[in-house]
Amino acid sequence: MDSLLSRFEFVRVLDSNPQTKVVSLYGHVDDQPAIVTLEKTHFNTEDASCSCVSAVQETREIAANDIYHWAVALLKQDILHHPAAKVNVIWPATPVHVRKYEQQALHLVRETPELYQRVVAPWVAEQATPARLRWVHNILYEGAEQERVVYRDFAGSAAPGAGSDDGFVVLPDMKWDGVSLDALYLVALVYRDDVRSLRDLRPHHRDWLIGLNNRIRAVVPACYNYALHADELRIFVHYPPSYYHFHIHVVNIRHPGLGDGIAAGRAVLLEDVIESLGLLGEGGYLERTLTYVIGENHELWSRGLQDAVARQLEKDGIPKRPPVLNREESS
Ligand code: M7G
Repeated sequence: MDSLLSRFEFVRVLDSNPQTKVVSLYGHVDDQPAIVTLEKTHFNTEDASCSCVSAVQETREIAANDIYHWAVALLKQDILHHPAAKVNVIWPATPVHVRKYEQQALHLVRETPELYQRVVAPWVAEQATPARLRWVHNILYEGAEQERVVYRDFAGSAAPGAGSDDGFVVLPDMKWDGVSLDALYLVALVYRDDVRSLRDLRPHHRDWLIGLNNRIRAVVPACYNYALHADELRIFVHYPPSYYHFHIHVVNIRHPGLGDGIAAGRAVLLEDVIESLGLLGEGGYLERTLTYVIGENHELWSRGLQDAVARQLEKDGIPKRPPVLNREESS
C-alpha cells in the first residue's frame, strides 16, 4: 500500500461526500489508471482504555454562546486502535471502476421482466467473467484474505467442490476498517456459482436462503463476542450488484451505510427476498419488476435503460420536463 500511494499521480477528484467523509481520487500508478478512496474513520467507542475525549490533543475554539461551546480539535491517533482514515486502492482500475466511483446523475429505473431479458441479461452474461470475479474466486478457493475470514462453512464436505452448494464464507467487507463495531460490515460469499443475482432466485432457493440467514445470524454475533445480537444485523442483497456472484451484505444496524449502499432502490432485505419467494410463481424473481437507482455512468444506462425510462414515463402519462428558462424569460 505504501508503495502504491507514493507512486500515485493525482489527476482529478471523482467524488467527494461530506456526509460519509469519503473522497475518491483518480490518477495513475506507473502509467496505469488507479482509484484511491480515503474515508475518515469512525470513533472507536469499544476501546475502554481510551475515551474519545481523552484522545483530544489540541483544540482551537470556534465560538461560545451561553452554554454552547464549539471548536476544532486534533486527535491522538495510532494505526492499531485509532487510525485516522481507511484507504482503498484499485489498481489497475478498469473503466467500469472509474465510472462506478465517479459522481453522476442518478435515475430511478423500473426493470420489467421484459427489460431484464432484452437489455440487462446479455450485459450480465458479459460481466460474470473470471477476470471480474477473480477476487471472489481467490477468497473461496485460493486462500485470499484467509486470516480475516470470520466463518467458513463447506456444508458437510471436507473442502469446497461437489456437495458444497450450501457452503459459504463470511469475512470483513472491503468497505469496513475492521476497527469500529458500530460500522461492522461483512460480506457472505456463497460457494455455489449458479446464482448471479437476485434475478436468478427461484422458489426452490427459499430453504437455502433461510438456512443462510439463520447461520449468519447465529455465527456473526458469536464471532464478535455477542457485542451485537442477531436482531442488530441488517442482512441484505444489492440489486443491481456490482459483482455477479451471489453474495450477502451483513451490516451493523446502527451503520447509516456508505453512500446509497443501504438505501431503498439498492438494498433488498434478505428476509423480504425469502418472503417474496414464497409468493412468487415458478419463475421467482424472473417474474418481478424491480425498481432501482442507477447512475448515468452505468453502461446499462446507455445500453437501453435510458430509452426504456423515457418510454415508461411517456406510457405512464408523466408530463415531459419543461425546457429550462433563463432568468429573464422566467421573470
Ligand atoms: P456489490 O453489491 O456487488 O457491490 O457488493 P457494491 O456494494 O460494491 O456496489 C460487493 C461487496 O463486496 C461490496 O460491499 C464490496 O465492498 C465487497 N468487496 C469487493 N471486493 C473487490 C472485495 C474484496 O476484494 N474483498 C472483500 N473482503 N470485499 C470486497
